[in-house]
Parts: sequence; C-alpha cells; structure tokens
Amino acid sequence: MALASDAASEAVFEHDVVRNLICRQARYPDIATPQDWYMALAYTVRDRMLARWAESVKNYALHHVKVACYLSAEFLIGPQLGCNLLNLGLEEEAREAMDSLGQDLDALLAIEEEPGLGNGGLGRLAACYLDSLASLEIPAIGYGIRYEFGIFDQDIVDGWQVERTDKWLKMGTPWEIIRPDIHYYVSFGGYTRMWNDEQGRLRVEWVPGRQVKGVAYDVPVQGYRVNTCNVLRLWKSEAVESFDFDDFNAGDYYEAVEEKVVSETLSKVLYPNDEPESGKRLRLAQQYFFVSCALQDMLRLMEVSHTPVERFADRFAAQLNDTHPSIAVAELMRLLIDERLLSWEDAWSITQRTFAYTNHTLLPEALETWSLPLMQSMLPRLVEIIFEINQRFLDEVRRAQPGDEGSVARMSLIDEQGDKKVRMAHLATVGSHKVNGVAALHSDLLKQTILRDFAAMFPSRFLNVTNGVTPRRFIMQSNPGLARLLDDTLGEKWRTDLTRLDALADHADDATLQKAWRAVRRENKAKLAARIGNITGIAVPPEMMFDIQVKRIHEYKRQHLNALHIISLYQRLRRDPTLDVAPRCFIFGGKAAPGYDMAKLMIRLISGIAEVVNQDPATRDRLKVVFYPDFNVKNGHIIYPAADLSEQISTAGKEASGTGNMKFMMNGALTIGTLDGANVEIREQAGADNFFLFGMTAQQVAALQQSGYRPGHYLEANEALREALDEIAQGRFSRGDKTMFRPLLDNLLNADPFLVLADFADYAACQQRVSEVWRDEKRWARMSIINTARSGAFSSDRAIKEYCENIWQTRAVKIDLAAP
Ligand code: GL2
Repeated sequence: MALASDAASEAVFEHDVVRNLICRQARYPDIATPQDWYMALAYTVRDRMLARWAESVKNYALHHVKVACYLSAEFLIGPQLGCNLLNLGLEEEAREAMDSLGQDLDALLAIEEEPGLGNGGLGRLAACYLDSLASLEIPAIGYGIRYEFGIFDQDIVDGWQVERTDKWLKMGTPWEIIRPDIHYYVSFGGYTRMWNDEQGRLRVEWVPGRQVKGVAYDVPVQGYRVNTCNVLRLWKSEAVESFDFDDFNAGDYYEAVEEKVVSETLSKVLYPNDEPESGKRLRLAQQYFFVSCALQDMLRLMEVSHTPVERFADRFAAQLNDTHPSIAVAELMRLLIDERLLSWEDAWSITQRTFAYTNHTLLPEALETWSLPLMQSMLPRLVEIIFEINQRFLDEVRRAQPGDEGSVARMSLIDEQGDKKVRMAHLATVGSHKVNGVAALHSDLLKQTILRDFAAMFPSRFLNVTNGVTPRRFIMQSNPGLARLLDDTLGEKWRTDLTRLDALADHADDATLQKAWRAVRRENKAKLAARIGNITGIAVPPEMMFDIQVKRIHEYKRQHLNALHIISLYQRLRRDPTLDVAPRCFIFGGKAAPGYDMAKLMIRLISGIAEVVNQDPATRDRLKVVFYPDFNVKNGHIIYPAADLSEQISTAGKEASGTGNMKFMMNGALTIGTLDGANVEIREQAGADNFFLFGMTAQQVAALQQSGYRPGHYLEANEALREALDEIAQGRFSRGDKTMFRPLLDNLLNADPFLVLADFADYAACQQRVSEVWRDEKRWARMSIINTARSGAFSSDRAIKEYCENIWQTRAVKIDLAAP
C-alpha cells in the first residue's frame, strides 16, 4: 500500500538523521550547528522522496503516458522542508525524532532559506500548480531557470526600500539533484546558410557565434499523501568548455576565462518585473536558453522511450506561462525542421497541438515585445522561422478578411510602427491551440481588448481557467490550528477535496464553532503580533482588527489609496478623540521593483505614516500602521492566517486575477475589494453579504478614462481627501520635508492613471461599514466562517483539473511503490 514502506519507526527516522549528519555534513551531534541539523533532516526527508520519484519516472516512460510540461521563467516554490514533511505525512515522526535529538523542528524549519525564483503571483502560481499536479497524480515536469540570485531581499532603512542580493545558495540547498549527464547546447548569434543535402533537400544550417551549455538541476515535487513525485527541472548555464584551449595555448588566458564568465551569467539573476523591458538583452537570452533546453530534453525523452517524433504532441502538452517562454513556438519548429527534418506542415501541426498559452496581464507596459534587430543578432535562425510563421498566418488572415489590411497590421507578429518589434503574445497565440486568461473577467477582457482580432478569428481557441492556490501550503502547513478545527468539524475529506469545506457554512452560526474559530484566529494574530514586535519594534495588540495588504507594490494595486484612507481616519480621530472607530492595525508588505521610483515612494509614504501614527498618544491605542519588510512566501505563512480584512483594491480591469485574495479567503479573512480579477468570483462564492464591495467597475473605469478623467473634480468634491493630500504636502509624513512626496502628489493631482481619487469616497464609506460590522463579533465570525467554507473553488486542484480536461488531455497515473 501507498505509504506502508515508509512507516518507518521514529527510531529509524532518528537514526537516519544522525547518519546524514555524519555522512553528508561530516559533523557529529555534539558540535552540529542548527544548519547542520536542518541539512541532515532535509536529506532524511529527501531520501524518502527519491524512491517515489524513480518509480514515477519509470511508470511514465514505461506506459508512454502524456506528460504536462509547465514552461515558466519563474517558480516561486517557497521553503521545501515543511511542505515535503506534510505531503509525506511525516510531520509528527520528524518532530518527535528531532525532539529526542534535542532539536526543535520549528526552529529548524525557520532557518530554511527560500528559493526566491520568482517575482510574485505568476511564479507562485506555477509552484502551486506543480503541487497540485503531483497531488492529483498527473505526470508533469516543470521547466525553468536555476537563478543563482533570486528576487532581491528587502530591507527598510529610514522608511526607504533597500535591496540586498538574495544569496539563497550560500549554505547549499539539499533539495536539488544535479544531473551533469543531462545537458544541452544552446546557440546564440552567428548567421545561417542554406545548402542541399545528399537527397537534394534544401537545408538550413545555423552557424552560431557561441554556444552555452545548460545543465539540469532537479527539484523533486512530492504529491500530498500519494506516491507521485514529479520533477521541477531547472537549467543552469555553463561554459561549453571551462577554458577555450585554443585561446589558452595562444596565450590569451583572460579571453578564455571571460568566455566562461559570460556563459555563466545567463542563469545568474532573476529580473524583477514592473520595469521597462528595453535593452534587457540578457533576459531574452535567458528565455531562449531555458526553453531550448526544455524542448531538447522533451525530444530526448521521446527517444529514450522509442517514440517517433511525429507523436510529440501525444506525449507532451506544453503550457507557456505568459509570453516569457513563447520563443518555444519558433524553437520547436527549428528543432523539428532543421534537426529532425520534418516538413513545415507536419512540424506546425505538432507545434500547435503541443502548446497552449496563458496570458497573465493586460497592462500594456507588461506585454512583451523584443526589438527585431536585437533578436536577429542573437537568434538569427529563430527570426527566419518567425517570419515564415507570420507570412503563412497573415495569408490566412487575408483569406478570411480580404482587403482588410488594418487587421493584418494589427495581428502581425511584427509591430512595424517605429522600431520594428516582435510581439510575443501574438507568437504565443498563433502557435497554440488554446489561449486562456486567469479569471473570468480577465479572460473576457482579453478577448475584448489585446487579443480581440484573434478571438474573432479563432473563437474556440479561447477559454478561461481561474487561478487557484494550494491548500496544502496555505491552510494545512501555515494554519495548523484551522486545519485541526476543520478536521474536528468536518472530518478529513476536505484535505483532498477542498469543495467539502462548503459544509462548514451550515455551522456558521454555531456558537461553539464560532468560539473555537475565534480562538484559532486569535492565536494566529498573537503569533504575527509577536513577529512584528521582534522585527519592527511596533507593539500591536492582537485584539485590533488586522487589516492587511501584502503584494507587490504597484500603482495599479493602489497601496496609496489605502494610505490615504489611513491618513483621513487619523485626522478624524485627532479632531474628535471620542470618535467611535474600531481599533485597527494596518499591515502592509511587498517589494517594489528596484527601478520603479513611484512604488518606492509609496513604501516611504507608508513608513512615514507609521512613524507618525504609532507615536501619537491621541491615536496610539486605536490605530497602528506597520510595513512588514521582505514579504515572501515564508512570511506569507504567518501573515495570511492572521488577517481579519484582506485588501484587494486594484483599479477594476487591471489585476488579472490575484491569488493573495484566495489565500486570505481560505484562512477566513473578509475581503474589501473592487470588482477586479478573481475578486468577482470570490464575491460570487462568498455571497454579496459576505464581501465588502466598493469602487468603479471595469466598464466604468474605461468609460471615465475615455471621456477625459479629471482628478481635480473629485478633489473639489471631497474635503477629507483634500486634507489628507494636504497633510502629505505639508511634510507631515516626511519629517518636515515638503518635496519628498511631490512626484506622488503631482501624479495623483494631474493624471491619476489608476483613479485613486475617483474611488476614494466609496472606499472610505466601505471602510466605515467594515468598522461597523467588526463591532458585531458574531456577525464577523459568521462571515469569516462562510468565506472559508466557500473557498473550495479556489484550490489549485480545481484549476489543474480544468487544465487537464480542457487543454492538456492528460490523465492521472497511479504510482504503486514496490516493496523496498
Ligand atoms: C500576474 C497578475 O498580475 C496577477 O493578477 C495574477 O494573479 C498572476 C497569476 O496569474 O499573474 N501577471 C503578472 O505578470 N504577474 C502576476 O502576478 N507578475
């Protein structure tokens, strides 16, 4: 049976930890550091995953099953030890074993460095999907990049964000298995030439300027209480030869070393998003590098299992996670035509049947295009193929809409206006059989806006798959108190089928459940309060309402709307100290892209407000403001379960989905939000009575912007807003400096591209309703319980089932473990 072979006694576990401590860390217990113990424990857990991994791989190869390949430039997998223990069902055993070795499991979990191989939502989504794929026993491989430096670490110094490089590998990582034997060569630069082979076929050869070697680093992905263990295969770039011996012998030692250094920079660092793409040559090189390695790897797997290349699309479904891997469309064509000698038509049919594309944003500045000359110099053969795809595609457009050259120009893969660019979203759309958005509203807008012409021409290609998040990490692992309460109330079936939480709604008014519910929440809040005290020195009473906004800092996410409301509340309290407002702690967290000045200024503003408000004796007991530094997956574990109110206040139409909103909801937070992204579906599930709605709809936003938005109009109509902005201008939150926030104020007063001023009044009124409901303890508890109860739809298991059925056509494969 499934886990019987691992029913190793605690004594065996303990013995294995000590053996790993000695044999892998070369330390004996008396002198071992916590890091040594962590490594020994992690290896002990990993050892228990390896048999499952080998068995899973063997099964997939033997039975020629279809494998879902998730191609993503980012996988924000978070700390691994806790989730692997949970998924293997080894938590208690490990805790007791470590206990008898004199080690505290929680302390060891806390020292794990998380691999920050992603920016935020998009990368974390990829990690949730890998977890669900393995838990649902779907054969899958994640393909990405092993960045040496992940997303930067954030310090807050004098209220400002300061970036530190993320040295996640400095102590080594126990979770990767290096596969020097699995490596591929990736070409860059040079030129192409045509020639005729012996059969008289016209062939194209790419003579590269240089090559880089990609080496596989595998991270096992264990499913929850099943034997399936899939793999996340990350590519590290290396020089083809450590030294170019010709140069070396010719005496140019430095040139030889330089080649090595340049090749190894390819997988050096993750690019922060929210910055202009221009000039990021290295980023395009990274994208092509990992995609080429992935596709070569898939072709090798075909060979290993003796499957003819013509059956590629029957064996693999490849999902393009945004446009970052979209060059894969042209690369697969190259590999099939130039190297496997397939006809264009056959290769194109395979390519289209293999790929599907997920769009994650409508923001124009985030839509990837690459300068054509840059691409031509870096990937000359790929550009030839893109041209050919484009020509054939535009012929099709012309046949469908004769004489409509406007459509042709709009749909072309090449943007011909100004400096020519390759439109990566068009390449991905044309090269895929399915294209999806990530929430119902976003998928609709996608079809109405940036991909309108494509949706009109290929209506059946478009669909929606609303995002989801893994309940393993975001309930079971980070909120064990809630998980136990759910077990006690509902039994354990919710753990593998989150829709079972629905039954909780029947008990929403049950006084005993409400009491236990509050106790769990109270404990989570006390934990976060203690952490905040340690990190920032700010004392926050857990009785306060915890009102939390954690996510990347961005104007469209409108942290400044939240900040303006806090200032206005603070002003009202100062004016009338007897005012009856619910005591609240406003908690913010999130990173700003290093080159995004406005976002950095928003962090400074929040810090400035915290500095003033937290000191003021007039409001100290009723208002607290915290900026929690370095928000990442690990900090999320303690933050989400402690939230009473979840802030999802983006300008409608701008947030494609959001996934933090789902994590908060599962953990029983109520949402204050706009009708944006997945908020719409969250509100549908929770019921309008259990959601605090405010703000303009996406349609109203578009209409207002079209008719000429005047922020001044809203300012004139709202005194509270004027006062709040005025106090910022007076230097109140910048230690008297009246210039510091000028760029932010000017932007709001003159342009306000995200309609902060237009939504302010309704937001403030909605916050007032929140305060009133908070006063009614029972009502709040009921609403909180209902939110958790209705969160089943936002499990990534549901999302992955939809991908499998509607896009990939992949099926579960049960892995039985042979006796050891
Ligand atoms: C994002 C969206 O902004 C976000 O709303 C969505 O939840 C995630 C995952 O689909 O994708 N798009 C994007 O480019 N990033 C996101 O987080 N970085």
